[in-house]
Amino acid sequence: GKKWIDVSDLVEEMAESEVLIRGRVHTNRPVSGKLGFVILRASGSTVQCVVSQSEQNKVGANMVKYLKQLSRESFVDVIGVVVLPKEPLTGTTQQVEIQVRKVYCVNKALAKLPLSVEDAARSEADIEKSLQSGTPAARVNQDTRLNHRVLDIRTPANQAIFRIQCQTENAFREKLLEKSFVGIHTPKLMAGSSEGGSAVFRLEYKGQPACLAQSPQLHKQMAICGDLRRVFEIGPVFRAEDSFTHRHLCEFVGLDVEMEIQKHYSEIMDLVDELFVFIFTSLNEKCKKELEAVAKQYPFEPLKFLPKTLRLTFEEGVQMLKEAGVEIDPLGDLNTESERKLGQLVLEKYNTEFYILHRYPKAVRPFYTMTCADNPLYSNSFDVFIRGEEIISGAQRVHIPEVLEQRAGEYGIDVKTISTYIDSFRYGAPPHGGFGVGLERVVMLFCALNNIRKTSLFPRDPQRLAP
Ligand code: ATP
Ligand code: AMO
Repeated sequence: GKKWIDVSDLVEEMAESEVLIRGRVHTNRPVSGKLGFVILRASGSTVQCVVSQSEQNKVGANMVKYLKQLSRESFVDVIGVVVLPKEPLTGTTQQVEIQVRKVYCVNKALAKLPLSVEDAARSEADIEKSLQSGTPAARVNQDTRLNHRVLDIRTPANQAIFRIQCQTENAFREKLLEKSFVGIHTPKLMAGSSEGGSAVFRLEYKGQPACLAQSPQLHKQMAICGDLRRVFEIGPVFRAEDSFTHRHLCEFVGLDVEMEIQKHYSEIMDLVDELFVFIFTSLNEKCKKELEAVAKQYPFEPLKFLPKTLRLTFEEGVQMLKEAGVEIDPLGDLNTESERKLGQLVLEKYNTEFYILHRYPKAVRPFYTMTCADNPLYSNSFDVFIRGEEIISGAQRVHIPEVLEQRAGEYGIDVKTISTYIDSFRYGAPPHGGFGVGLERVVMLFCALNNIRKTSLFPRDPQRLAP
């Protein structure tokens, strides 16, 4: 009849009461034959359990011995009394201790684990400190973490990252539903590529050549042709990236939007502005604890963003780079380095790390992108950046079928494979546009993490198909 208490709910007001808690053996330190300490962990929360042999405790020598042989990461149930520590605790999240009465092992973990969660949770600063102290702590490299991701996910920072990811997705959906968007699901098996380029996974579909969707692009536009008017999708996106970078995955979660527009592609950027200010604000408000847990292992400064998102044209960006001594092709794309540099310049000049760059040169955008009415060298398109890295691409689309067909041909796309897409526009299509966001990139850059694999639960990259 005892009540289960979650480790994260153990508070000073519970002093003197007996509780029943379940968690994993995080660390396990016998001090003597009569005294031992076990730190119990549940999700990101930890509490110190003290086992001391005494008559009054009804704890015998056997129990201390039993505790000594419990392997780390085993699941245990502990019955004990909540006590207030003599001094503030630094090694645990909870500020109370548990004076142990009984321990039951629910399920044992292997005695020798491929990585220690305690090691995996250390910050660089802690490792540096340990080097000076003479008892160097182990550094767990990324491949080891990813090979044994189930253990790695147990660190407080990772526990937090996936809750932040969930809230990002949730806020995205919440805001769009509020604005009368309809959530849709488009097919991931396709007859041909949708973005052009070679980065598609090819497969056989009942004897017919096919590929995995590189984006919901074609079908989200077809949903607009089908009068759904404003749609969004949260779903997997497949890219057969052949190079290995800190920000590309072969499978990622795409947050896509497509909408009718009245007059101008700025209506799409207005939505980006409202949506992302909402997402960032909701993360700061609803994920305070999680953001702190991430920062504890990977220190970062909160994202600087403006209440009204800054918009610069591509030409203005090129000009800023030019003035800073960076020469780039005014009708080419920005490379990773110039994107970073521009991010720095924007931060210095406008005090924001989140901004929109629009009116890209037409030549560097996909075939379905609308050309600017006043200058055919530019397009009604934009990218959005966090801390100098791209998180969004978007644009107004071509809605005239003849133009679309011609453009696809110019881009080397086999028009036959997208004939149903092009036909959709023959039945009358409204002016429209939208954008695509990479969920893992948003979380990575919001928390200033250095690698997209940190924000993908089981990442897929050119060298990794497991776990
Ligand atoms: P997306 O591919 O979805 O547009 P992205 O961030 O890769 O997102 P791109 O426009 O493809 O944006 O690329 C921007 C710049 O990033 C390129 O000019 C190139 O310098 C660099 N880049 C893109 N892909 C890779 C890659 N696979 N490896 C290294 N650098 C890349
Ligand atoms: P784009 O190809 O720029 O645009 O992709 C949109 C966003 O998806 C993310 N992204 C990636 N994330 C992780 N790994 C990758 N390999 C990867 N590639 C892209 C980025 C990027 O900004 N159909 C258009 C969108 C549109 O116009 O609506 C598209 O796919 O955050």
